[in-house]
Amino acid sequence: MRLILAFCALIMMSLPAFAHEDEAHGLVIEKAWARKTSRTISTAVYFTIKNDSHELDYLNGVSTDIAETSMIHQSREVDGVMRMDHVEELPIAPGETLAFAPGGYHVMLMGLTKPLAEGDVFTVTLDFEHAGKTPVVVEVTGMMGLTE
Ligand SMILES: [Cu+2]
Repeated sequence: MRLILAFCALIMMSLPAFAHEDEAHGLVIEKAWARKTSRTISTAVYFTIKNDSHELDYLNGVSTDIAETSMIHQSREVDGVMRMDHVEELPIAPGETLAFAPGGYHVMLMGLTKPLAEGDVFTVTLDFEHAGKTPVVVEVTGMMGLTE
Protein backbone atom coordinates (compact mmCIF):
# COMPACT_ATOMS: atom_id res chain seq x y z
CA MET A 1 0.00 0.00 0.00
CA ARG A 2 2.74 2.39 0.94
CA LEU A 3 4.56 1.54 -2.28
CA ILE A 4 1.48 2.29 -4.39
CA LEU A 5 0.98 5.66 -2.70
CA ALA A 6 4.61 6.60 -3.30
CA PHE A 7 4.25 5.65 -6.94
CA CYS A 8 1.13 7.81 -7.34
CA ALA A 9 2.87 10.76 -5.72
CA LEU A 10 5.71 10.39 -8.21
CA ILE A 11 3.34 10.44 -11.16
CA MET A 12 1.55 13.50 -9.84
CA MET A 13 4.78 15.37 -9.28
CA SER A 14 5.76 14.85 -12.89
CA LEU A 15 2.59 16.59 -14.12
CA PRO A 16 2.66 20.38 -14.49
CA ALA A 17 0.41 21.97 -11.88
CA PHE A 18 -1.13 24.61 -14.12
CA ALA A 19 -0.29 24.17 -17.78
CA HIS A 20 -1.00 27.20 -19.90
CA GLU A 21 -3.15 26.42 -22.92
CA ASP A 22 -0.43 27.29 -25.42
CA GLU A 23 2.29 25.48 -23.53
CA ALA A 24 3.00 21.77 -23.51
CA HIS A 25 6.02 19.76 -22.42
CA GLY A 26 8.28 22.81 -22.26
CA LEU A 27 7.19 24.24 -25.60
CA VAL A 28 5.97 27.82 -25.39
CA ILE A 29 4.00 29.26 -28.28
CA GLU A 30 3.55 33.02 -28.26
CA LYS A 31 2.32 35.96 -30.32
CA ALA A 32 0.08 33.97 -32.64
CA TRP A 33 -1.51 36.17 -35.28
CA ALA A 34 -2.96 36.20 -38.78
CA ARG A 35 -3.90 39.07 -41.07
CA LYS A 36 -7.54 39.82 -41.66
CA THR A 37 -8.84 38.75 -45.05
CA SER A 38 -10.86 40.70 -47.56
CA ARG A 39 -11.35 38.88 -50.86
CA THR A 40 -8.84 36.12 -50.21
CA ILE A 41 -9.90 32.73 -48.95
CA SER A 42 -6.48 31.92 -47.56
CA THR A 43 -4.29 33.40 -44.89
CA ALA A 44 -1.05 32.67 -43.06
CA VAL A 45 -0.61 32.21 -39.32
CA TYR A 46 2.53 33.39 -37.55
CA PHE A 47 3.87 32.79 -34.03
CA THR A 48 7.01 31.88 -32.17
CA ILE A 49 7.79 28.46 -30.72
CA LYS A 50 10.28 28.30 -27.89
CA ASN A 51 11.60 24.91 -26.85
CA ASP A 52 12.26 25.24 -23.13
CA SER A 53 12.64 21.48 -22.70
CA HIS A 54 15.78 19.36 -22.90
CA GLU A 55 14.37 17.32 -25.75
CA LEU A 56 14.41 17.75 -29.48
CA ASP A 57 10.82 17.98 -30.70
CA TYR A 58 9.25 18.03 -34.14
CA LEU A 59 6.27 19.94 -35.46
CA ASN A 60 4.59 17.33 -37.62
CA GLY A 61 1.34 18.94 -38.63
CA VAL A 62 -1.37 21.52 -38.05
CA SER A 63 -5.13 21.53 -38.04
CA THR A 64 -7.99 23.98 -37.64
CA ASP A 65 -11.72 23.87 -38.17
CA ILE A 66 -11.87 27.29 -39.88
CA ALA A 67 -10.21 26.14 -43.12
CA GLU A 68 -10.45 23.18 -45.48
CA THR A 69 -6.69 22.74 -45.66
CA SER A 70 -3.90 23.73 -43.31
CA MET A 71 -0.22 22.99 -43.69
CA ILE A 72 3.21 24.19 -42.69
CA HIS A 73 4.89 26.26 -45.40
CA GLN A 74 8.24 27.86 -45.81
CA SER A 75 8.54 30.89 -48.07
CA ARG A 76 11.89 31.33 -49.73
CA GLU A 77 13.39 33.13 -52.65
CA VAL A 78 14.70 31.01 -55.50
CA ASP A 79 16.34 32.89 -58.38
CA GLY A 80 14.49 36.06 -57.49
CA VAL A 81 11.11 34.35 -57.27
CA MET A 82 9.31 33.75 -53.98
CA ARG A 83 8.01 30.24 -53.60
CA MET A 84 6.37 28.29 -50.79
CA ASP A 85 7.43 24.79 -49.88
CA HIS A 86 5.36 22.36 -47.86
CA VAL A 87 7.28 21.36 -44.71
CA GLU A 88 6.48 17.84 -43.50
CA GLU A 89 8.47 17.86 -40.30
CA LEU A 90 10.12 20.78 -38.56
CA PRO A 91 12.72 20.08 -35.84
CA ILE A 92 12.92 22.42 -32.85
CA ALA A 93 16.09 21.92 -30.83
CA PRO A 94 16.24 22.33 -27.04
CA GLY A 95 16.70 26.01 -26.20
CA GLU A 96 15.80 27.08 -29.73
CA THR A 97 13.24 29.78 -30.55
CA LEU A 98 11.73 29.32 -33.97
CA ALA A 99 9.92 32.27 -35.52
CA PHE A 100 7.05 31.80 -37.92
CA ALA A 101 7.08 35.17 -39.66
CA PRO A 102 6.29 36.79 -43.03
CA GLY A 103 8.87 35.67 -45.61
CA GLY A 104 9.65 32.45 -43.75
CA TYR A 105 7.78 29.71 -41.97
CA HIS A 106 4.01 30.03 -41.68
CA VAL A 107 0.92 27.95 -41.25
CA MET A 108 -1.01 28.23 -44.50
CA LEU A 109 -4.77 28.12 -44.20
CA MET A 110 -6.60 27.53 -47.47
CA GLY A 111 -10.31 27.48 -48.07
CA LEU A 112 -11.37 29.58 -45.09
CA THR A 113 -14.95 28.89 -44.04
CA LYS A 114 -15.55 32.62 -43.53
CA PRO A 115 -13.63 35.89 -43.91
CA LEU A 116 -11.46 36.88 -40.95
CA ALA A 117 -12.08 40.29 -39.42
CA GLU A 118 -9.69 42.25 -37.25
CA GLY A 119 -10.23 41.28 -33.62
CA ASP A 120 -11.46 37.76 -34.39
CA VAL A 121 -9.79 34.85 -32.66
CA PHE A 122 -9.59 31.24 -33.75
CA THR A 123 -7.72 28.12 -32.76
CA VAL A 124 -4.99 26.29 -34.64
CA THR A 125 -3.78 22.99 -33.22
CA LEU A 126 -0.08 22.24 -33.61
CA ASP A 127 0.83 18.55 -33.57
CA PHE A 128 4.24 17.88 -32.02
CA GLU A 129 6.03 14.55 -31.92
CA HIS A 130 6.61 14.69 -28.13
CA ALA A 131 4.44 17.52 -26.81
CA GLY A 132 1.43 16.20 -28.70
CA LYS A 133 -1.51 18.24 -29.95
CA THR A 134 -1.21 21.82 -28.69
CA PRO A 135 -4.03 24.31 -29.30
CA VAL A 136 -2.95 27.87 -30.01
CA VAL A 137 -5.26 30.88 -29.94
CA VAL A 138 -4.64 33.10 -32.97
CA GLU A 139 -5.52 36.78 -33.02
CA VAL A 140 -6.63 38.37 -36.30
CA THR A 141 -4.85 41.67 -36.91
CA GLY A 142 -5.14 44.46 -39.47
CA MET A 143 -3.14 44.41 -42.70
CA MET A 144 -0.04 45.68 -40.89
CA GLY A 145 0.16 42.51 -38.86
CA LEU A 146 1.26 42.23 -35.28
CA THR A 147 3.26 45.29 -34.29
CA GLU A 148 5.20 45.16 -31.10
CU1 LIG B 1 2.07 29.43 -47.71
